Amino acid sequence: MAERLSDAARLALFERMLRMRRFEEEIIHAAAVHKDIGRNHLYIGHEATGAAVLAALKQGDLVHTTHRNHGHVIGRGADPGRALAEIMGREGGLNRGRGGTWHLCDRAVGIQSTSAMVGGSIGLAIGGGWATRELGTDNVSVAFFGDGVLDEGISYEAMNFASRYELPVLFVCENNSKEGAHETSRLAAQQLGDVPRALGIPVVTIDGHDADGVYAATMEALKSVRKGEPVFLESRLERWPGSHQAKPDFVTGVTDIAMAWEPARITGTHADWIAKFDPVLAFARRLLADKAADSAALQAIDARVGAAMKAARAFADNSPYPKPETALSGVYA
Ligand SMILES: Cc1ncc(C[n+]2csc(CCOP(=O)(O)OP(=O)(O)O)c2C)c(N)n1
Ligand SMILES: [Mg+2]
Repeated sequence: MAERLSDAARLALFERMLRMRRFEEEIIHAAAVHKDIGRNHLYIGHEATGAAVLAALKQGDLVHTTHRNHGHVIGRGADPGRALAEIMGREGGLNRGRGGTWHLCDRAVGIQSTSAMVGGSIGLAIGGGWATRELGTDNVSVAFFGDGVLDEGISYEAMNFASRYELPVLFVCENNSKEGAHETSRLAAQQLGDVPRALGIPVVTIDGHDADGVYAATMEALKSVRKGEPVFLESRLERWPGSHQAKPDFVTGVTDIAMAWEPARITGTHADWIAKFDPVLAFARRLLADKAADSAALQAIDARVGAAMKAARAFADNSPYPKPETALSGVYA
């Protein structure tokens, strides 16, 4: 039996997705004013995957993520003001402005590591899985990573190790390349899943835009993972058109959640992506169709999230840059 969420839990999941989306939009707004905000790999388009996987986890589970990490960090409950301040290189940031977007980390909420190295998260998650097992807990270690990671030698070693030593590791591959084309990866295998399958790890391929489906698949996978049987979730995603560029930009516009019930509002160059693949709007439509909420309830959630992001931005804007004389603090060698 697939695990189903109550209406209240589905609304909480929607809010988690919306926080991820509005956080990224706040970065785009901030980048228009603060010219020192440079490259950022935004999480737009992946929200249903990240939010639903995170909603299925328990406190104490460890999360390891990548260059495209903001959604995971915010979705796991990090303070958005301190996260934004970190991305803006400010002293009030989660890592005192030293890490920036690529090393945004908050162990207080179980975000164990982020790594800008393609393949960094998958290796570190093996250590996390080993640690939770040695500690005798039933906590799991999650590796979020992109399809590009299957190019990297470390992924073979990591999956082999998890399988051979029965580690509680959940591999979550956010595959935003075209099926078979491997846009960002250069794989000889026909399917990404051929690789973990060859190493004895079961593969579950899911529609990464479907929050309910991702949640159910994750809950099912975690039953095995908590017993020391690793699982590979391949989340198929249609890449957000804005992910092709380095500087953040509103290529699909500021998200208007009313598009979920007024499709005539969807216009512009990327109308197709918005209508078919925007996971936030898709989930809003689903909630309305299932009568889990009405449009006023969704707008009230959006207003709450908007206010939280406005406060986050004010915090980050007002946080000073670190003093130059502290540049070497935290440097150990
Ligand atoms: C070891 C390493 N090689 C190359 C890069 C440069 N690089 C940054 S993102 C990226 C593509 C990653 O693709 P994927 O893992 O599929 O993530 P996506 O950006 O598509 O979400 C590359 C090659 C890097 N950061 N680390
Ligand atoms: Mg990719």
